[in-house]
Amino acid sequence: MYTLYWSPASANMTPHAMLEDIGVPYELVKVDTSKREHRKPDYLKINPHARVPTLIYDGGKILYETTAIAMFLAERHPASGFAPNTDSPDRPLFLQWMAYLTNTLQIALMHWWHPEHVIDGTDRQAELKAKAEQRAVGMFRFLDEHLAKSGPYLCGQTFYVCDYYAAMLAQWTEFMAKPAHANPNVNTLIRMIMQRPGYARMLKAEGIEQPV
Ligand SMILES: N[C@@H](CCC(=O)N[C@@H](CS)C(=O)NCC(=O)O)C(=O)O
Repeated sequence: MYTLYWSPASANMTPHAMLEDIGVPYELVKVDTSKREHRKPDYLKINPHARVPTLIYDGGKILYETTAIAMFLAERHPASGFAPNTDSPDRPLFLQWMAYLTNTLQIALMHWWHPEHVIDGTDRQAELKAKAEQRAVGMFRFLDEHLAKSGPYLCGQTFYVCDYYAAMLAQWTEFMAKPAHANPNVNTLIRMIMQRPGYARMLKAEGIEQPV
């Protein structure tokens, strides 16, 4: 039994979709970040960084950080095919994309959504937001070129959870002047991901009525 602490359309989208696909019993506990519920003392006890998602497993053990949760679930449920085996030729590229998406692209997107976490002052926050958007747009263009050459999935012919991660981050660009889906190959990837049962059920459960 797993418990996933989540907030609508947040980084939990990836582990939430995975749990749906895996088909194990799990419960969702909503921690609405827009209402600052992630800063309440009870939640800080399980995630002192005041972030979602957090996964509870094995009767009370705690795991946070989306990539760690995704890799953990992938390794615990190998039949779901979320990650290549350690001896697969896809493994190095899979690790690269998981790290790139969380460490590089996600950071640019967080700067866009929350410039106030990084810098004070309305003008400077607007500058940071503009720069973050420029960087995120460039990164999605780069992913698009990669997919054109080596797609349709990030690691080539086979779907892995890095593709869920990319689709999740693409969703976060919906209010940008050039959203991720404006890139044709990224758009194809997103459409394929949205056809997957777990991802589709996650979108509905999280109330994402207009996916990108
Ligand atoms: N590196 C963390 C980042 C998680 C994160 O920033 N989550 C956002 C929602 S997408 C959050 O909890 N924001 C609350 C805040 O920053 O106050 C992860 O990938 O799990």
